Amino acid sequence: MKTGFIGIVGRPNVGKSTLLNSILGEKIAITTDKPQTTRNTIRGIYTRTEKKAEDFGQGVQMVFIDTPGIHKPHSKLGSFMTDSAINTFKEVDVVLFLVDSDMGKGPGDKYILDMLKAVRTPKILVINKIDTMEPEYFRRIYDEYSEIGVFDDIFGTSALENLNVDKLLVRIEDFLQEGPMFFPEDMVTDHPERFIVSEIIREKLLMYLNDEVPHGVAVEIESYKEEPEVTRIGAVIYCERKSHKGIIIGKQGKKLKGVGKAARIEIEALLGAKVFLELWVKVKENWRDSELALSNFGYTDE
Ligand SMILES: Nc1nc2c(ncn2[C@@H]2O[C@H](COP(=O)(O)OP(=O)(O)OP(=O)(O)O)[C@@H](O)[C@H]2O)c(=O)[nH]1
Ligand SMILES: [Mg+2]
Repeated sequence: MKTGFIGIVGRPNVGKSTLLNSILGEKIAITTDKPQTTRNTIRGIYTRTEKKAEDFGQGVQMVFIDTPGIHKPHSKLGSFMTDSAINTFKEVDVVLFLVDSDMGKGPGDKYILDMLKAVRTPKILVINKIDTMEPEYFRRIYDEYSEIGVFDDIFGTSALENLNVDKLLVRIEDFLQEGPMFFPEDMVTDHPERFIVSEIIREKLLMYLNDEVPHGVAVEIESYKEEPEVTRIGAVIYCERKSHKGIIIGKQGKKLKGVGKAARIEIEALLGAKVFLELWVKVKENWRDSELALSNFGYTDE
């Protein structure tokens, strides 16, 4: 069996988490139209056993690492996010570098590219969101990156519409070695359910909130009780200012209710159980620059 680790890296909002979910056929990473959605590296495991592989040849286990978008950090949280993405470059067997525009429109791409040039890990450029691109524009991006000669291959995909993702998987196999499986064959992620639950709540907050509030939000699961009839979950939403607390709660608590309902529906589908979800909002000023708070929220190296 061929096995290996694959890093998914790129600027914020290019579709890294969407690609991970598309590969797995299951949602384990949250995705929104806001940049800097992903804050931790998220591992997703794609396994095709020898038996299932009858039609494909040999079995394969690919451990994908979705990373936070690399950006110029303005807080300790931002530094943690960017560092954890850059650190994967050397730890994986293959790097997928995602872009969704030419370098003129995505200046941050040049910065990441320069770092990638310095590592010897095999690299595949993935031009994502081809569903939104005119063929000439795709060609322009393709040519721009071909000329640099850094990439072992270049693919165009639509993570959202699952276009060309299967071909990308087949190509990745070429760079993997024979080896034992790292995880059991039915495991899709090694993150605990509690983590995914907190992420689902954060996703709904990001969707419901505008402007600067979302980036200052963190979610902590305070209680998690599985009873025969219902799973009871209590979570605290931390924000950075009192005024933000008001915005999150909304008029007569409407916004928070909306967030809670949307999150509960998705958590119920994830757990396959009825869920009772209680949310509280607390203020923790400037937590994004507090080492202690970051570590409490799980934004630290393991
Ligand atoms: N049209 C189109 N939209 C896409 C595609 N892939 C992702 N998106 C959208 O792009 C936005 C960002 O997607 P994410 O997967 O959250 O992006 P990300 O790279 O993980 O972003 P960060 O976690 O912030 O770094 C979302 O609104 C997605 O629905 C695609 O192939 N086509
Ligand atoms: Mg993401």
